[in-house]
Amino acid sequence: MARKDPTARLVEQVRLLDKAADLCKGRVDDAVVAEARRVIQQADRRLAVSGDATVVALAGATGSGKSSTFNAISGTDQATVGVRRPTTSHALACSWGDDSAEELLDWLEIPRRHALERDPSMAAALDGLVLLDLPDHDSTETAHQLEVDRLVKLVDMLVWVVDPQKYADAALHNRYLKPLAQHAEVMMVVMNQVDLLSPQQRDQCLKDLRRLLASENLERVEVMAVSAATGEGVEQLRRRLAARVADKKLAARRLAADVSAAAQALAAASGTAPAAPVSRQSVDRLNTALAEAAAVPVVTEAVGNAWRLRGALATGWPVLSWMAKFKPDPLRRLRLGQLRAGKQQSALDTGPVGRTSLPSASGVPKARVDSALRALADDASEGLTRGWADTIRAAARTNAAALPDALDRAVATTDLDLDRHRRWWHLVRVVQWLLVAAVVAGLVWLGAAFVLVYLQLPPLPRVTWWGIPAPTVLTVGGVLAGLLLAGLSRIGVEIGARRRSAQARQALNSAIRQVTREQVLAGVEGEIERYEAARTALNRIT
Ligand SMILES: Nc1nc2c(ncn2[C@@H]2O[C@H](COP(=O)(O)OP(=O)(O)OP(=O)(O)O)[C@@H](O)[C@H]2O)c(=O)[nH]1
Ligand SMILES: [Mg+2]
Repeated sequence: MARKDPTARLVEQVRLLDKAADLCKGRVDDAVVAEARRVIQQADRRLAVSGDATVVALAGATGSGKSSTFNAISGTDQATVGVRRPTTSHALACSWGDDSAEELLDWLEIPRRHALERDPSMAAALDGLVLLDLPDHDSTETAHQLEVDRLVKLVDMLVWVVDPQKYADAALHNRYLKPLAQHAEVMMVVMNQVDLLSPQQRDQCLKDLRRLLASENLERVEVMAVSAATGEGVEQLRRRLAARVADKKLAARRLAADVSAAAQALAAASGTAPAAPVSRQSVDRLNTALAEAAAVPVVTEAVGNAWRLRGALATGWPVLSWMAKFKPDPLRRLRLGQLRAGKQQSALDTGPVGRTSLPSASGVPKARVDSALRALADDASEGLTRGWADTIRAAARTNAAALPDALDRAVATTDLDLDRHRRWWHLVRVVQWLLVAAVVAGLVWLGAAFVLVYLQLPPLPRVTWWGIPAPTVLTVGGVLAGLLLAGLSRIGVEIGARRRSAQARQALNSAIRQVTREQVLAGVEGEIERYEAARTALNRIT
């Protein structure tokens, strides 16, 4: 991939880090998020203040020769060089070029500043350089350390001035160089006071310094040898600085290194493992627990029984079936009886829905829902860091208190489909009543014949069907046919009851699944998506 313009790339990286910091807020250690925010703010400010000037700081231990090197580079004696240690207490700035570095130095809070007139004897290439002489980082004065730490974070490039005695100093390496491994591109190490060494010693020293830097992942850092006292190597150092400054991209490169370090810290704290989607298995387990808590088995059984009862009333032998009227309707008892056909609603419709009289979930079903919720959250947060796992667990439980109502509503608004496919019941009922009428006609006929015989009046004409007297056929046949029809209808009603019950279970389970999706999964998946968005953004930065 072609290397993008560092500034354009930086702007994109800052945007991504900003997004990631927002997403990680409350899920990742606050200090890490705050550091990311600080870096974002610094990048914004630095780019706003001055895009062209480049701030290079000379940093190092006391007496290494920072002030002497500052004077040698600038060809001035503005910096105080002393025998008393430490000498420099406040940062001093010197700027080259026509562009005023005032705003930049205001932002850096460096009051001691000096602008150099263009010196024709010196290469104009240092235009745009703002050179800083810092106090010593290993100072006995706490204020010096604080000032160094503050500016080390802000400047565009760091030139570490070391001397042959203390170049391996642990304070320098552990506190500054190692943590700045990502900033190799914007650092330089200058071995000063080489006039004190023999050529062999100098080679040995530089070799050792390079080896040390390489062991700290800083092999890309440029190393130079100078003597501020004799001027040896100073011109070369100036040329190297000029080349870096001319690039005008040092600020962006430094900030990019900051951004990627902050992104790495954020990624380490937030987690780099991809999040797995919530497993089918734990969703199924929750659905089952919720169905039980919502009394789905009770309702489906009631649906079957209600169908049986209503079917028996409609299709039974009228002489006997009226007794069924005294049995309570199982669905009405649950206050589900009025449920209409074809009125499927969302489980979350806010319209008034009377509460059912279903038993409210408590005890075992409630405990099962709790443990299914916990298992689902554990499953969803597996492999994630503590902060994310906590918010996923919280997301799974946010609506836990509202679940019973949502379930009740889901059950109450589910179309149990009890009013369809019953046309044959009416037909059977009509036939049953016709049969009852036949029986009554037969009885009347027999009664009339009996009365005529009793009164010794001439008998009615004898009518026979299939060799049997017609009134007997009507009476006995009517009763038998009625009972037979009732028996056959009962089989039909039973088949219908089972089908109705199975359909009701399906409809209720789908309503429960919707409750799971809306009340539990939406929150959990939202949190997982958030984690993934943060992870992707951070991945794209580094
Ligand atoms: N021989 C030799 N002496 C040097 C060289 N550079 C600096 N010195 C001496 O080292 C001592 C310290 O120099 P400074 O430039 O004040 O050192 P500094 O790093 O600014 O020290 P602080 O301000 O205290 O942090 C002075 O006595 C300088 O004269 C050099 O290249 N060769
Ligand atoms: Mg000094």
